[in-house]
Amino acid sequence: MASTSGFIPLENYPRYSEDDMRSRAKALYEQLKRRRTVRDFSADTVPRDVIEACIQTAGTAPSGANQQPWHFAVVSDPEIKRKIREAAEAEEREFYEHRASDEWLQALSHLGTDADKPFLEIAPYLIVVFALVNRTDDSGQRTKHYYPYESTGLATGMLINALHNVGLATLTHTPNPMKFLNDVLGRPSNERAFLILVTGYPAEDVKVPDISRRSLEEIATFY
Ligand code: IYR
Repeated sequence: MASTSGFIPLENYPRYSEDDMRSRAKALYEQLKRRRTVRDFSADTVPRDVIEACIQTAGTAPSGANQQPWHFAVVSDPEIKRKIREAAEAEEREFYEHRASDEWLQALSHLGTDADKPFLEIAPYLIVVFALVNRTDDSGQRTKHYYPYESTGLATGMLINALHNVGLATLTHTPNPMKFLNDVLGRPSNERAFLILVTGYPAEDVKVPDISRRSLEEIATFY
């Protein structure tokens, strides 16, 4: 290691017995495998401090050069949600009617999606995740960010799991293109919309696609 100045001891990093490792690994798998993306949300409100804590969890994600190149724009205001729905549906109509290839529409068909996005107004929170490609500090000095999209993807995955952990459902929604989100939310151009995480309780009568997950053998190779 080149230098140890600026380093501190790693503390509170538990080492479990191998049996505890097995049961903890299994317990988290059992919990996270119940996560499902939903497209029908309850309008019930969710305490803001719960959302805040989940975003703090997301903010612990590893990032390129520890630049933490993400911003979470949390929308509960009905008027802003309405604007986002309007703009997203306009893009989606273009997508479904013109832009998407037949191959793409075929790949999506089992999800039952279309250009109507009522959940953008019904769900209590839209967490709009932005990736920051650079950052300008108070003195006007601009710093380029490394791996902003990979880093933001990692943080978003942690956010999805944090929300699932408190019983909230999410929908990773990617209207295409997403530039309108900068305009609606007044975000600067160094922030690139990454996705909208629609967040709330699932609707009581919600149905989800009958799909399964690939097996361990299919997704992993041990050398
Ligand atoms: N953005 C569109 C289409 C869409 C694309 C993918 I890839 C999906 O997994 C689901 C939907 C929409 O939200 O309808």
